[in-house]
This record gives sequence, structure tokens and C-alpha cells, in this order.
Amino acid sequence: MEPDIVQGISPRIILHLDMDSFYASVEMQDRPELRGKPVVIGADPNHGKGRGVVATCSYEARAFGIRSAMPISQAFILCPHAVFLPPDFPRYVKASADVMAILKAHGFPLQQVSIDEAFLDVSHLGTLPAATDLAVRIKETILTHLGLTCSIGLAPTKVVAKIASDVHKPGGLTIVEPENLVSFLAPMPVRKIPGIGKKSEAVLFEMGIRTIRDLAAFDIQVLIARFGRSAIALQDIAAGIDKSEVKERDGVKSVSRETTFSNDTDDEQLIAATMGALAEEVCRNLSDESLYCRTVTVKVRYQGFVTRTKARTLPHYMGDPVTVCTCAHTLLRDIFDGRKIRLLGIRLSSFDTCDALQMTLEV
Ligand code: TTP
Ligand code: CA
Repeated sequence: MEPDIVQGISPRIILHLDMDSFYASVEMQDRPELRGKPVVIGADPNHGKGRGVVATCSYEARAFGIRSAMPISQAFILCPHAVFLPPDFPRYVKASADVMAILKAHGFPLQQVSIDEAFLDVSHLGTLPAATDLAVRIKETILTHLGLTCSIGLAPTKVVAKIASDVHKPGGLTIVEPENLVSFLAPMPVRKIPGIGKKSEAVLFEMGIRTIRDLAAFDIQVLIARFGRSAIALQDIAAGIDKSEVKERDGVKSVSRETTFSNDTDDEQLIAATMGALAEEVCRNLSDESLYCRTVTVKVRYQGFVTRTKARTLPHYMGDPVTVCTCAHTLLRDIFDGRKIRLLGIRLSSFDTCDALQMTLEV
């Protein structure tokens, strides 16, 4: 297959918007005295002895080398005079709903893909200049109404629009014309393709594939042998081919994560740490979907495959890992019978969305 441009159909125009340093920007908007300062949102640094990680930080803090997911103790070493703040999750959900309402007002198909990211299919505008005007207006509206900045990518496909929105962050607007699609992608590292993480990147490196150009030109049979059938879609993306549509979806019914231990275990510390990690992950999904939940379900599979679950519905909506983990521990205590555990899982349900937006788990 060839990229969309040479197929004789008019190329689509996809807009991808991603808010800049989202949680930190919301805090800086609410507290103008923080503007221009290194601001870190995440766990309590506790003078360098804190546990937990950075959720995000302002671009001023990034200049010191601080990044999302970095241990908070390391962030403290890099910039002890930064302003460290705990996340205010409900506040970010509200800001997210405000951003999405601004996008939705234009009447184009909207797909929210995380708390601060969305696609709009603006093909109906017909031309890139018209789409560019819209992108500029969206940026201005978000700035004047919410005091927040964002970065936008415009391109003929979703994947390329997403990659483009990241190119001139913060505050960027990057336009990829259909005839430049392949040359835009070619020199980029493979890691820029959404879904290629550290592990896949390392495997591709071993195969001598560094850039998207390398990936596009690689022997497809060898790629399939290594990655299975998904290699075909991957190579298509590298060649600028991506037919995925901007989809509005029905609401998510539940969010769950489970893990199987490499050896069945009754080690309380390992079980507690695993529960903590699962709680972090499901809450992250919840926040990505701009949801709160009331019901926590714990699933335990014992040695011999006997599976038990227990659920608890709380009187209030919540979405933070500490509450989820505490609730999950209580439930586990109720169903734990002393046998070794093979699998542990947490499911969150009974959702309340921040507004009537349709959410999706798919990128
Ligand atoms: P991102 O869009 O990945 O990051 P960002 O908006 O903070 O910064 P950028 O300008 O680079 O886009 O994530 C959106 C929000 O999700 C972020 O503000 C905080 C939260 N988040 C976490 O809690 N933990 C994480 O590891 C990441 C990556 C994000
Ligand atoms: Ca962002």
C-alpha cells in the first residue's frame, strides 16, 4: 500500500491536541505566584527522603532534568528549591472537561484519549489553511478562557497528528502536509511511534532499526517473525499509512489490572507491593478516562486455580491510589485464606464521568 496522498482520495485532516505540562499548568493558573517557577506535581519529597514519583512538572523544572515518573527523591536532588505540590485530581478532571467542551463546541468528531489529549477529525473543513485557522482559534480560546497552553498537530492521519503535536512543545502548532508525510516521519527515532516503548525500541535497535525510515524499509517477513502479525500495521505506520478513525465511544464500564506472580506466593510484603502497583495503574487509567469510581473489586487466584473476588462500594466517588489500595487491602484480608497466591487483580467500577463526554480506553 501507498500513503493516502497517492491513492487519489482527498487526504483526511486530523487534529491532535495535547495540553502542555497539564497538572503543573493548572496549578500555575490557579496560583499566579507559581508562574515562571520550577513546579513539581507528585509525591511528597520529604526533604529528599520521600517515596513515590513525579506525576509531571513545569517546563522550568524540566530545565533541571526533572521528568514524569522519576522518583521524587531524585527530583528533590536535581532541584531542591522547586515548588513541590500534591496532585489535586478533581481539579484536573474539571480542567480536562473544560478543554474538551471547547473542542466539542466545533461540532467535529472528537475522541478524547487521555485526561489532556484528544483527536478531532476536521476533514470537513476541506483545506489545511482552514484547519490551521481552527487550530489557532482553539489555542486562543483555551488560553483566554482557561489560561492554559496546548500543542497541536495537524496531519492526514491520527498517528502522524499525535507525533506532530509533540514536535514544538510547549505552545506548538505543527502542520504536516500530505506530500511531506513520509519525509516528516523518516528521520524520527522509532520510539516516536505511539505504542513503541523502551522494550520494543531495544528489540528494534538490536535488529539495526533506529529510525522510522529503517522500519519502513525493513524485510516484513523478518519483522513478522519477531513481532507477529502486528508488524504489518507497524510497518504501515512507518510508511505513513494509518486508516484508524477518530471514534467517539460509549462510556467505559470498568477499568481493571491483574498480575500473575512468576512463583505462587504468600509473601506479605510482595503481595502488598503488588497491590500498591496495581492500585497506581488502575487509578492512572481512571484519570486518563476522566472518571471517578465508587466500587473496588479484588480478585485472587490461589494455587490450583481457585478464584475468589470481593467488592466494596464506597459512599463517595474517588480515584486516588491510596484510597483504592486501602480498600483493596481490606477486601484481600477478608478473602485471604492462607494459601499461596497465583494472581492478584483490582477492578474499579460504578463510574461517574466529569461530564457527558464519551471516553475511550483505546489510543
Ligand atoms: P503528559 O501529556 O504525558 O505530560 P504533560 O501534559 O504533563 O506534559 P507535556 O507538555 O510533555 O505534554 O501527561 C498528562 C498528565 O498526566 C500530566 O500532566 C500528569 C499525568 N501523568 C502522570 O500522572 N504520570 C505520568 O507518568 C505521566 C507521563 C503523566
Ligand atoms: Ca500533555
